[in-house]
Amino acid sequence: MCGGALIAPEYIITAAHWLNSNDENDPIDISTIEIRIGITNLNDVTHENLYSIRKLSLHHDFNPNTFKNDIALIRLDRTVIQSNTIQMLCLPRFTSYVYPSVNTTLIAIGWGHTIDPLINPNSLLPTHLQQTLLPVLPIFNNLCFEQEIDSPDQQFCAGYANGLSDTCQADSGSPLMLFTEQHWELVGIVSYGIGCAQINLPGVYTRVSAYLDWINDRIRY
Ligand code: 4AZ
Repeated sequence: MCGGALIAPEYIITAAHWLNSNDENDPIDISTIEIRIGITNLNDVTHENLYSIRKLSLHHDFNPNTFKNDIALIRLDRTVIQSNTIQMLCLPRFTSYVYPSVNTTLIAIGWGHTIDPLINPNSLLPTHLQQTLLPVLPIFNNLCFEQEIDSPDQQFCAGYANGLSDTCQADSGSPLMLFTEQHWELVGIVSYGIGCAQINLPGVYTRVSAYLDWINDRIRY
């Protein structure tokens, strides 16, 4: 299970890694993927909130070793009608490798584990959509504390040195959001990490501001 964010009436942004087959002779079957839009409780699944993939665009330079370019665009089978419970996220205002700024607090949401499943193998996935606050961390010499990142211009870290909170398995693809100037922006995409909420090992996120051209070139209105 993974997350994503609606950025246009027919398009979802998510991570590439969970949709990427490492065997080019055996690509993933997109018809097997179910997309749910507009629910915060997994017991509320209906025909109406079920969508499927019309077209999948994985970033052509996604690197399965470093997770560089961990971004994908999904075109849905039909237009999503916006409502009180379904709204789009805006793309970042800036095309910049220093956006979001260090120390900005972002909101992460997702359906991933609330306890690291490697530490507690009985950890269940939550039934309700979860949220947490994660500050953007500084990067020195490709490190966020002890978490290495390959490409600081395209990736950033968010979280806490003491492991106060984090994203976790099954949060992949979910948005890190910033509320600014009366709108919500999609500034990060959950990409990877070593475990969850471990000391000095914050999560790593795709820096959406580095992909505005890539995204805009692929959306048809
Ligand atoms: C995952 O496997 C995953 N702690 C996502 C985020 C993090 C770790 C793992 C960050 O989807």
